[in-house]
Amino acid sequence: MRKQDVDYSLYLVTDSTPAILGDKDICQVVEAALKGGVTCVQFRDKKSETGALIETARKLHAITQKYHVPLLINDRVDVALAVECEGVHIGQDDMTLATARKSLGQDAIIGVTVSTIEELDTACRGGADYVGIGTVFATPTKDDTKHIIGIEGVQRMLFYLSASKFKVKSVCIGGINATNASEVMWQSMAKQKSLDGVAVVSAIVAAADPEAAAQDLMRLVKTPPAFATHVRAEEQYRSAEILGLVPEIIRTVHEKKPLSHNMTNLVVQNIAANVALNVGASPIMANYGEEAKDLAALGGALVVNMGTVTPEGLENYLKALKAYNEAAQPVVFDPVGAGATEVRRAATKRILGAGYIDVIKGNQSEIVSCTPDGAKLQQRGVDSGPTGTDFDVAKLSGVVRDLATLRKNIVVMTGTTDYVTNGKTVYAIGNGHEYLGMVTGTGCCLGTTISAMIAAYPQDKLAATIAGLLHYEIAAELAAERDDVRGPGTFVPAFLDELYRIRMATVVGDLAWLKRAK
Ligand code: 3NM
Ligand code: MG
Repeated sequence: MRKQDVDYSLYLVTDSTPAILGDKDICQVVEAALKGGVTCVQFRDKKSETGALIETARKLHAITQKYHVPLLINDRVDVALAVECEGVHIGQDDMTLATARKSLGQDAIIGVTVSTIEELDTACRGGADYVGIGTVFATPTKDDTKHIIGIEGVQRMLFYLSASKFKVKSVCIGGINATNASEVMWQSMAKQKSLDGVAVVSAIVAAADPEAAAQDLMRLVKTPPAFATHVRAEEQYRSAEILGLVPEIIRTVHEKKPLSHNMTNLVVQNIAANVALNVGASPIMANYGEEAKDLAALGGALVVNMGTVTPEGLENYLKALKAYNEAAQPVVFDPVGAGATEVRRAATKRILGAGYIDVIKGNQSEIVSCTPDGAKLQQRGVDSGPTGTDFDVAKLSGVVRDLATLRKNIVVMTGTTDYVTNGKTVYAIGNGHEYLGMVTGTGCCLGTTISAMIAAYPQDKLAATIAGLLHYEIAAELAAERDDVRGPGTFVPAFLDELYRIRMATVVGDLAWLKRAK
């Protein structure tokens, strides 16, 4: 096996401590893991005597050879030499790379653990074949780790590698398991250099069925998360890039405090204004169209929400839409209950015909009602619409994509899964909480949130819209999980708290909340 051809997709690091291995046999675990698809094995045993290490390593090498998978030894060049396996993995506290290379020669695989850019740079210059980037997440398997770097840390390392001349492979390690493997791979995608794989200990060694665990992890490593469904391969970079932009967009809202001009319905004025304040915007609830010209000059965004449409209201919307279009400031349209009555169908048509709308946001039936052939759809009330059983997923994402293509804008269709598209890629987002559906106005407030994001970050309205959705829906999740929240009533104030807290955390660089993006 040439070392350049080694596949690092699923890299197993062994552990012989009873807390992880249990009463299983290390050789049987490794063989099962190889059957499950592990592509590289590191024998890591910090306790055994040299004689025992060599004996086990020899047995393991016989097994890995059957599967044409390399065996590397943690720290111990002497053991690697004794069993003539493919190489070693060295940590920052072990012997130097130069010493290891001298002993093992050019054909050996030598990997190095790195947790800072300096260590990465040294490893690359020293001729490492791959780096183990860590520690990604805190893990009981290794409690003396120096740096928990998170996915952001991994991304920084990959950007460094992308910009460098080095062709060093990379895996990440620390707390990787079936709940995060797909996300970690996906979010660690840089344009030129992505992670080559993930390294795990306990997710396989401590599993009751190591073969099944390995098989599952391999599938996850190769499958994009729900966030990225419907994304074609050549557009995958864009998803990772958007996720990377989210903190910057939220910070920009905080710094610019953009005006969110709401022409919204009577039911939600108060909560929409509070939501705008807590995501960092400056709200004005102004339903009189004559005001729009002056307000548009202030550089914010307009939300037209036709939840309690009247003939006079409609004329006001149209005036405001014109004013914002003329000032080249963004507009969000929320066609509340668009399919419910003849009046609303007609109003939707007039608004859509009267100007350019940057973002249309609605539930399934509202969005369908905005399409040229969906106008006849009957809807019961503003909160209800065809359930998911009326449309299949492929059809729904086709509907939103066609509408966005037609209008050259962004369309957001909310539901258990939200779809966001610019007419090219449809992004599916799985965040949110059912309490949002039990409180009036929460759909409308999402429109307000998106207006704040696109007003602050007009250079990338797609990313801004997704940032708004993630900020809003993850705040709902965090609020619903709080101990003091006992139902939809107590949820409302907690939700405002969490909108605020996400913003302030993001401003100081704490992005733990964003790990929930799915
Ligand atoms: N090295 P698990 S973390 C062996 O950060 C090792 O360098 C680490 O175990 C590093 O997959 C680690 O069970 C243990 O979390 C990873
Ligand atoms: Mg070590």
